[in-house]
Amino acid sequence: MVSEEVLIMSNVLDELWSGRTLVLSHRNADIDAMGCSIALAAMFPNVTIGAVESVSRGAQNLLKSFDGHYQVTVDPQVDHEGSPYDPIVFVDTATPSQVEPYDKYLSSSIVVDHHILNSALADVNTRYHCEPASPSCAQIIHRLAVEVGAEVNSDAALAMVAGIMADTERFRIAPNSALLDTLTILEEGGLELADVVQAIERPVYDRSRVIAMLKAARRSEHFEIGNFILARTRVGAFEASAARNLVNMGADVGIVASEDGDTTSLTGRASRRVVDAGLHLGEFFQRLSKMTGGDGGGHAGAAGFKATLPVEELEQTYLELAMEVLKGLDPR
Ligand SMILES: [Mn+2]
Repeated sequence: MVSEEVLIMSNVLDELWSGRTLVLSHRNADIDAMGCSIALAAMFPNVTIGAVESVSRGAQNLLKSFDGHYQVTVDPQVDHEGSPYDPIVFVDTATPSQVEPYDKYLSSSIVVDHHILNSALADVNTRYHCEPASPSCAQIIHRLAVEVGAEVNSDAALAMVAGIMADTERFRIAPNSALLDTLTILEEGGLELADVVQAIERPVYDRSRVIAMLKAARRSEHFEIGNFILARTRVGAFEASAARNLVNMGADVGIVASEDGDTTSLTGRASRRVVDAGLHLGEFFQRLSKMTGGDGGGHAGAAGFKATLPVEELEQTYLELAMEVLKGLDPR
């Protein structure tokens, strides 16, 4: 009998071949987060897709493309030792507050991410795999899964390419490596790019979203800081879209505050112009965390923050920090 020997590198996803896996990702899972989760469920046995609090609109659209084949368990029941799951995998997760109350499992679970390295987590968790240079988490999941012998079927391919497209703004900011990975995944899954585009571009009219955007616009104010303009507003829903809209209108930095009880959250987006000048919004929110005791992080152009502070106080503090940071930057 001849057995076929395949060289398989071992990595954090190796554990997914056995046991009962729960995949979790950041609150209000976006397309990259949900794409990674669906892909793991499509490529490995016995995977439960979990979500913390909610699933974003874009990710819900993506889920619909699979005709109900992938169900999401929102806020899954897990006991203090992680049962009934082993292992738990966190994908696309940058900070503990994004996965509360599941953050207590972060140090003892598999974590695959592409945001800024969380050095505290890296110190205690040997199954923490973070590649800040990767344009999407989906590309990391793809590579690790293939390394441990997973087969990329069409569902997994659709989910992962959707993740890459979402995190590269539909390839507008994609490095060649992301395009190459995309082509590889499409070929492996037997898909055309158009199949993925169709799956994630389903325009839905949502009256509550329109109203939230108009409220955000009406409540907005802006500050000219050196060569840049920071615009901000407050709105209780669709914060990311509201922040993106501020940048689409021409602001270099758009920050949206929302209050939930005594917690204030900030959602930030930055223009290409200010990011090229050197602003890193994720680092900006990390600095704000150190100043206020909150919790923040993310990408250069898209990041978030959360603290138990009144909104007025937080807005004053981050504005002062923005003045300090932006005044030192020059547009290229
Ligand atoms: Mn991501």
